[in-house]
Amino acid sequence: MRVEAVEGDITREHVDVVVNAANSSLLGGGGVDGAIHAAAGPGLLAACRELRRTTLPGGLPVGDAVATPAFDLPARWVVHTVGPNRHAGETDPALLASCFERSLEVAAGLGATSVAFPAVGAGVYGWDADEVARVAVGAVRAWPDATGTGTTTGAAAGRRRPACVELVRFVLFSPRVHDAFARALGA
Ligand code: AR6
Repeated sequence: MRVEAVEGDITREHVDVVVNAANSSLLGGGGVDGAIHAAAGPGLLAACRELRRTTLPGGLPVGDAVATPAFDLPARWVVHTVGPNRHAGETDPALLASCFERSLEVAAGLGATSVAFPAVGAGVYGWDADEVARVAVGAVRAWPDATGTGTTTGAAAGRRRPACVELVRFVLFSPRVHDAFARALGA
């Protein structure tokens, strides 16, 4: 699996999956969530409302992920994840790591080969960009599929298809956050 960091706007990425840094309501917000909904068009909000009505009446838990189509984005799917909100006392890095792991699991389940991530948690939710970068790069590199074997053990076994994610691209909105990810990738 190739893992890289670029500076840019994630809504312009031609990848299979664009990951959204959403909130538990899945009904939109500011930051990258607002940008993704604006670029995807009203179909995305309708799909999120349908998820809430059917499978997620209580909302999406912190650290979990769920997919919708990408509508007017150049991607095929949006995988929505919810980072821990430091301002609400959610300071466990394992929850942040879970966002990246679960998003990859959902992407792999869709058969996606390329996934673009924003710096989940590094905006409204108050995480330091260096810590997000360290956690994100660690989670992606440790993710079972990253070895290309597609093997896994424990509770996740059987939920995943054989290895298929070939590219993970972190798409960062500012030079400062991009530099944090570049450092983490070089470490
Ligand atoms: N492309 C890539 N990255 C972006 C873009 C973009 N178009 N726009 C912003 N970012 P945030 P969070 C960066 O606040 O911290 C929302 O209201 C941004 O500069 O979007 O997980 C949700 O609804 C920052 O580095 O996500 C939630 O309520 C990174 O994306 C809450 O914010 C993440 O910042 C989630 O907060």
